[in-house]
Order: sequence, then C-alpha cells, then structure tokens
Amino acid sequence: MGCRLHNLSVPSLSAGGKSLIFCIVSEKKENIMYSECKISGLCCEFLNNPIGIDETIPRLSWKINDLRQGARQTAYQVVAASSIQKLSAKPDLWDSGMVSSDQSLDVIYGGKKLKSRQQVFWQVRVRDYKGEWTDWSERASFEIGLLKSADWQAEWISHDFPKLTPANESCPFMRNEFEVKTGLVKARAYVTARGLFELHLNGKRVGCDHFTPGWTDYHKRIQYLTYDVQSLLVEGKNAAGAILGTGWYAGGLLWYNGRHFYGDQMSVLMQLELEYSDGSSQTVVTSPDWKTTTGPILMSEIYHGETYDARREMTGWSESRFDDVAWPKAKVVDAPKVPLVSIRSTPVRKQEELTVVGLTEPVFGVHVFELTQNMVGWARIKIRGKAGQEVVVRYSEMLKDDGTLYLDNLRTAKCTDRYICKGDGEEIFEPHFTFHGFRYIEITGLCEKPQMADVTGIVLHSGIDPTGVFECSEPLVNKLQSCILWGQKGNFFEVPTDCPQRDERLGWTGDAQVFIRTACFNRDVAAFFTKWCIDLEDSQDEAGAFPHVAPDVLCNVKGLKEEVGCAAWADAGVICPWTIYLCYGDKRILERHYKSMTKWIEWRVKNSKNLICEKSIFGDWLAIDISQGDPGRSPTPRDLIATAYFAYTTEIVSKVAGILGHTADKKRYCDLHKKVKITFQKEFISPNGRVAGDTQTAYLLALGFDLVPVKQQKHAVERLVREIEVRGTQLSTGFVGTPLLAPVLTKFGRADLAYKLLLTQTYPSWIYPILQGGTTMWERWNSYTKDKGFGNANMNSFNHYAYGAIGEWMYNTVAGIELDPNKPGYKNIIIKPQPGEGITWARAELVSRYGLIVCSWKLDGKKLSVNGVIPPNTTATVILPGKKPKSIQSGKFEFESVQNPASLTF
Ligand code: RAM
Repeated sequence: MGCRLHNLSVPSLSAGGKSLIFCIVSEKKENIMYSECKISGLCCEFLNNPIGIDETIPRLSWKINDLRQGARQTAYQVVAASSIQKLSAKPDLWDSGMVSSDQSLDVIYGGKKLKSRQQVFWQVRVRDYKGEWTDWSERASFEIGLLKSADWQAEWISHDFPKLTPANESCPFMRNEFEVKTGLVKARAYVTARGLFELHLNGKRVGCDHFTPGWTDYHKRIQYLTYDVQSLLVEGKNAAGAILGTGWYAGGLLWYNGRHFYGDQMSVLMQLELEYSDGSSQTVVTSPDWKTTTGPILMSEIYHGETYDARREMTGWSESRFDDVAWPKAKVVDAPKVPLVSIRSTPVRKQEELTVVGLTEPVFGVHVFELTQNMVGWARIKIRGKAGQEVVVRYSEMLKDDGTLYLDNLRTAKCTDRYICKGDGEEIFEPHFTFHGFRYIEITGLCEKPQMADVTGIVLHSGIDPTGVFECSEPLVNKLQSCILWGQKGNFFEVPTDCPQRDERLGWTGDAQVFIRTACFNRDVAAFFTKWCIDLEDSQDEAGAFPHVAPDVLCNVKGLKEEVGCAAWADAGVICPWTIYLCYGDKRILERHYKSMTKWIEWRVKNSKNLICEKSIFGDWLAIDISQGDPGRSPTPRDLIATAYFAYTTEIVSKVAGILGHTADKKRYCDLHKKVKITFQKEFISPNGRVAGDTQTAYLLALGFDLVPVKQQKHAVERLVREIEVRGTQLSTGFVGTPLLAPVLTKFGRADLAYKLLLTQTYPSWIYPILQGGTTMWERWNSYTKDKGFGNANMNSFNHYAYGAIGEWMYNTVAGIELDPNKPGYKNIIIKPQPGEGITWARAELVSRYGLIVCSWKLDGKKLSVNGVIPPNTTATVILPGKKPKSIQSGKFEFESVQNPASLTF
C-alpha cells in the first residue's frame, strides 16, 4: 500500500534551478552522498521488490555508489533465500559464488526452480576496483505470482442485472464477508477484471492504482495484480468489495461510438490467500456467494466522463456487518480462454496535483477554472449543494475568445462529469473510471459562487519515474522541454497514446516509435515499454504485419484491416524493442521479440516488388505541403518512405541477429539490407545526389538511414539545406521527417542549421506553438494561432507528443549525453556536447540504470568548459570540438576547449 502522492513541481529552469533528480533521488531515500562503495537500488525486472511476477528466471540489478574516480565493480556475489532468516544464516535458494564480472544489471537468477507464490529474498555484495568487498547490500525481495491456471480457485463473477445498455450503464458493486483467524502472517490478493476494477477491503481501497488491470488485447491476455493486504485485514469478520467500470474492455472506443470491443459484460476475479503462523492457510475467492448491486456511479466511461449520484452512496458497503440482504447474488460467468499474466509495469496512479490560477464567469452561472498547465487526469472538486442538485463539470484544453470552453476537438467524446449532491455540507468528488485531457474546468449548476481552492487538477499517468532533466540558456527551449515532458506524462497512460482528450487515445505505433528515444531520456520507461512491446507483438497479424495501433482496436473498422504494415507505423515492432535494448541494455526484450521482428521483415520481402515497398498509408503525416488538405498526402513519395524504412529496420534486425548469436540470420539480414539499400539508391537517388520527391523528408530518410552513397552525400546534404533555406530557414516535415531533422543536419556538419530551426519562432517551428500559449506539444504546428484561431477540429489535439521527438537531440547533442550502441544501457557513455549559436550554456542529467550522469557546458567567448559526472561501473568517451576523443573512467570530469563555436568541427 503506502502510496504517496508525489507533489513534484516542475523544476526551476534556470542555471541555478534545483535539480529535479536531486529531489527524486532523495525522495526515494537513495544514498546519493556516496561513501566509499555501497550498493543500492536493488531491483528485479525493472521493479523494486515486486510481488506477483511471472518471470520464473528473473533478472536482478543493483547500483554501485562510489565517489572514487574510476570506481567499478570487479566481482559480485548474489545470495537468495526463501526467508529473511535463511538469507542471513544459510541461503537455501541460490549462492552465485564469487563471479568475476562487472555486470551489475540483469544478472540472471540461477538458483532453485521457482514456483507459484515463491517469495525470494536476496542480497548482493561486490568487489570494488581495489579488490575490496563491500558489505552485503540491504535485503530486497521478489515474489512469483500465480503461474498456472490451476492456481486460480476463484470464479469469475458478474452482476446479475441486465447487460450493459445505454439505459443501464451503472457500475456494479460486489461484496462478500469472510473470517480471518488469529496469527495472520501473510495475505495476498490476486485480482483482475474484464473491465476496470477497484478492490476494497474493510472500507479501504486496496492499493493506489487506477485503470487496473490495464489495457492489453483482452482476446490474447489479461493482466492481474497482486497486493500485499495484510495490514488491511483484522482478526474476525472482514469484508471484501469490488467496483467495476467498463474501461477499454466494454466501454466506448473509437470515434464512431463503438462499444463492447472486447465484451459487453464486466466481471471480476479475486483470490485472497492467507497464511497463518501455525502453518495453515486459507483462500477467499470470488464465488456465487458474493452479492452485487448498483450504487452511486450511474455511468463511468473513459471518453465520456462519469455520472455520480451521491444520494445513492452505500456507506460501509465494503465493511463487515453491512446489511446486503436486499442485494441480489452475483452470477458466475465463463472464465476467459486467454492466459492471465502478471502486470508488467507500474499502473496508472495519481502523480501530481495542480492548483487553480484563474477563475472566471464568462456566462452567468458558468464558472471556468484555469490551471497553469494542460494536463491529464481529472479535477477534484469541493461542492456544497442541496440533495438532488446536479453539478456539471466539463473539461477543455483551450478556451474560445469569449472565455468559454473550446470543445470541438473532443469530437464525440463527451468528457463530462455530473455530480448529484447528497446535500451534506461540503462534498468532495473525484471520478473513478474516466480521464480527461484539459487545462480548463467548467462547472455549472452551483448555487453559490465557487472559490479557486474548490478545484484541484489531479494528474494521473502510468508509473514512469523521472530520470532526465534538460536545461539551457534559452528560456523558450526550456519551455519546449517542459511541453515535451507534459506531452509524455499526459500520453503515457497504460499504453503510449496519441492524444488524451478526444475519442481516440490509442496506442499509435508511429507516434510511439518516433518519440521513444526522447521518452527514455525523460522518464524510466523500461517497464512501460516492456509491456507495450508485448501488446505490439499481440497485435501482429499472422502474415507478420503490425497494425497502426496496439492494442489493435482498428482491426474491425471497415477498410483499416487491409491497411496494416504501414511504413514508419508498423516499424515500431522493430524500433521499440531495439530502443529499449539500447537505452536500458535489456537483451531479453530482443530475445522475446526476435521472431516477431523477423516475421515483419519477411512480410516486407513478400509484399515488396523487387524490394521496393509501397505501403505507407500515412506518408509523412501532417507534413506542411500536404495536398488537398489530406494529412497523409505529403509530397514525399510513399514508396520512398516505405523502402527507406524497409532498409532501416532490416539493418536493425541484422544487428539483433548478431547480438543474439543467430549467425545465419545475421548474414541473411545483412545481405538483404545491402540489397534494399542498392535498390533504394537505384530507384530514388540520382547520380548527382537528388533524392526523389526533393522534399526535406526524402533527404532526411535517405541520409538518416545511411542510404546515400558516400560520394553523393555532399550533394544530398546541400539539397536538403537548400530546401530548408528557400523556405526562409523553415521546416516542412511531418511526423516521419521531423524527428530526423536536427540529428541528420548535425551528423552531416550542419548543427548550426539545426540550432536555427530549433530557435525559429515563426510558423512552422517548435517554439511557435509556445508563443501561441502552448504548455504541451500539439498535433499540428498551428493547432491554434493567435491571428487565425483554431485549426481543423477534426484532428486537433493539444497534447500530442510526436513533434516532441526533438527532445532526444536536445539531450544528446545540445547537452551532450548519448549512449554507445556497442555498450548499451550507458555502460559506456558518449559525452559530446555540440554547442551552437544562440545558446551559451546547457546542462542535462540522466539517471541511467548505473546511476546519475551529468553533463554541463558553458561558452565563454571561444572557451568551452564542460564538466559532469559519470556513474560508477561505467566509462565514457568524451568528444569535444577540435579535440581527439578521450576515454575516461567513472567519477567527475572537467574539460576545456578553445574553439570558435561557429566553426565547430568534430
Ligand atoms: C491520428 C493521430 C496519430 C497518427 C494517426 C495517423 O489519429 O494524429 O498521431 O499517428 O492519425
């Protein structure tokens, strides 16, 4: 339990601003004042002391805290036992012995076979670079969940009232009572639902997770959660209760008012396992003995909001001695035919609170509250009203000129909460199974004037801990970083979504693959993407094509099923696991998805004509020069986009084959990559370096994916530069080209131009939306302009992270922290800041899995000073303008180089 609401404010983005990492690290009580050498941060499968995991050969990781220059691990020893006592006395599960190795991440558990419910306590000690052993670390633990279907004795139960219809959308409440004997020593609740669930025990909500059991393709797998509930139980009579919501399973999904995508009846499964000091055990399960009814939640839908009638509250409904005589019995329903799997990532939780900074009444009785920030979650509202009085709460990201809510971009999503007062003095309302994307909250139906303090913005998103800070001398770029981060927070909601406000909120594959590198800088998304890569693989069709969204809910939409395999979107199936491997050093994600990656490449081979691919449904989505207003009709030839991506992902798969030791495959994909590259060159590149289409995106793909022959590169770069300059130094790219702009210009010696584009303030640019009032990334460069108003409402999200993919370049080029693909997970770090005109200092921090990396530079005339920190057990290669690359050991570093920044050469 013990959830804390993190009230993290955005760090002050000035040179002297407080480091966000410092706040986070100290909040987690990690020892950042390193002593000689200590071990901390023990985790298992990216999670701290997880319970209920289903990896039977889990991997263990730790961090080494050692301030000494060159500190590193030279050996380790891990011990594991089935109890704390045995861990100290004689570990009965595993003793790795002394292993001479610097591996501190993902050490594979090599002890006795683990079975369902097995609890494992473990510790590690390491030998430092001076040959001295540390003390044993603090103890950590992990616990296996229910591995076999036979482990489940509980039955799936449902409500006994008519199936969900628009007329009956009430959320079922379910309950039962049970006895707990004396001497309870352990209690676990294993729980899941078809729909969303809230579990209650003795009047208290279990855990602090929301939107559980999360979103997977429920036709393929359903996640369950495990909670330690010992502290919620009492000796004697106890009660358990569950509330169910429709969620993604049975609620509205997509823009045509589709419902019941996976099923039309919600159901819950709960198994409470109790262990006593005398060695006995007891299991409490959902069964036909449970009772069910409807309560105050008359409707709660992800897109549409919640209607809550407080008069119907049933005080004490999940406590013992509650009178449920009038409640009908629950009914047992068929168990799903798909596996139940343990949740793999940290669920959605309340993460921050935002206070109201403005309150207006643009129309009599219509109260509009303003937050500082466009956000995702809901509003907590204090209300005083008469019994039966209905208060209506609506949400919007923007206001119209008259100060009322701009709702057009929500399309069919109603995003409306209704609260019917019980008339009991001050009442506090927060919805249950809905979320909204908003900066403004409108309340009507109040009988007295509200106060600003009556409303609070509750920010919800998946558990993705902060890892990155970026700041520099240009406040507008710092604001851009803040917009990117809020775009990530708002859209990392169970799956990486495209937008959190309208009737969509889907796991668009293209958006995710262009943003994933940036996401990995800002936040710890290892577990989040480990889970979503499974969703991706689940969504792959038999033939090997990946769809536009995962979980794939577009497959039933007329015409869309045939569209699978779209370049840059479907390629997420290769790029996402690969990026997680690079950023976190996780080889298992490659092993797990290797087959699916190769299947995708083979699909391309089969569906190409002489290795030219054509499938690029969305083109360079939302590029500037789109014809006939169709966002997919960009002037960059579609076959060029598709063939470029074919080459790119084939090359990645050839590398993966090599890493995994599949020698024959490696050869096959290396050869295939060469052939596709030659085909691309013949088909799309003229002898003088002109790339078909002559668009920025065409050059960016060709140069960025290394498809241009060396002798033509100079010409291709010149044409790319010309294309940018003839527009008055402006970009024309869409979702496909934009992420490549700054990296490609930098790679080919034109970082100066990348800086110019970054700092451009006119349309189209990253800064332009900020000058129009943006606090998040927008779907279009001109989603709103002060002179022309709102863009096409049909597709106009004010919280859309795709263009935020520039964040990767801000971290790795402006600030200078980059990974080394040959030593992934930042085992070797590339420190390569590339200052450019207009910025005089920059600084980034990144909490890698090895520890904190810092790189900070400032320019003083021609003098460039760079300093920072490399974590223990890693090395770095420092590459500074005009200097030879230098290898350094862990610890602090400081360098100077004298160079004219306008002519920086690397
Ligand atoms: C829209 C969204 C999404 C994009 C697709 C093609 O619905 O903008 O981001 O990937 O279209």
